[in-house]
Amino acid sequence: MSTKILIIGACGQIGTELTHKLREIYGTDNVIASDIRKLNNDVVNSGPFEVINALDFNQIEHLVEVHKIDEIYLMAALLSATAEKNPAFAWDLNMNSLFHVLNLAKAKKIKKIFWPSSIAVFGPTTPKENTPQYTIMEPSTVYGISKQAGERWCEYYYNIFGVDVRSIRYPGLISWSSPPGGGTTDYAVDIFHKALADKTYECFLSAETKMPMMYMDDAIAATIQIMQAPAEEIKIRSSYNLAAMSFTPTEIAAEIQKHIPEFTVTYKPDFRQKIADSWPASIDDAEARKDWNWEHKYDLESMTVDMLKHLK
Ligand code: AKB
Repeated sequence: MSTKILIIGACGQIGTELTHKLREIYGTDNVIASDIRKLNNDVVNSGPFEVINALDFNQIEHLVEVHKIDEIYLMAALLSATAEKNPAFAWDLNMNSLFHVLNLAKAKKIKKIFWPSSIAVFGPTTPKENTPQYTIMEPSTVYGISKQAGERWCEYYYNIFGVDVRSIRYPGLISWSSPPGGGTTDYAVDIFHKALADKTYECFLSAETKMPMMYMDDAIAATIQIMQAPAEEIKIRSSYNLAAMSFTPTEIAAEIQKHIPEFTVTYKPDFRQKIADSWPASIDDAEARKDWNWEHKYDLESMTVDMLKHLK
């Protein structure tokens, strides 16, 4: 019998590419995409789609029953920059959508959950370079606090109720097919669009702000890999550190300039600078590499080539 999957938040930056990949692997009819509204896009038009509010337990439960869902990928969330503007709603959405899904698994209505965490779980007191899996975690953003609390709940539901929940601390994600939505790392996507369209970009972070990043292809591969791994290989039930590359705005601009020599960048840091300053510059993901054989494919150079190829 084939695995039936529900993706909540399927029209977002990760959800879009995840839906396509999961439909390729599991078959279009076995992957139900859902989001808060029905857009006229690829995700909606390429297979089953349901409008769903991630805060409504009954709606999620109904979909799980009607479609006989085995696994949920919960991708709906408010990201770091947007969450700072609407803390109460960010806390509500990021925490309660998770509880709904954890409680469905606790009640044995679904078998497995993927829930994304983030490098935002770390804070200004965390070691900045090669941030270890286990270290000081004092997040200073609403988003980071919600992700850290979420991680503790995931581990709790695994330990106490045997819920099979799996999670990754995503770094900043770079993709060409769908725009990011309200994060601090979004500049690393915007910069490509502006380089091609205007040959100039005003960056909202300072030139030397170094952050961990990953190409979307690698992030999707990691997500599916951790979900397909045998349960006994998943030793960490809070969330795994995951890394591919780290760079500053200056470094990514220089990489783009190899292809578009006339491209220039100016810097005008805004409120997102403080968020970026509180996050790690690079991540140690040895546990993911050891436990479930994680390996990244893209570095700054190959990611830049692929981004420009697709956006042109
Ligand atoms: C953000 O910038 O908020 C996200 C993240 C690092 O989780 N991309």
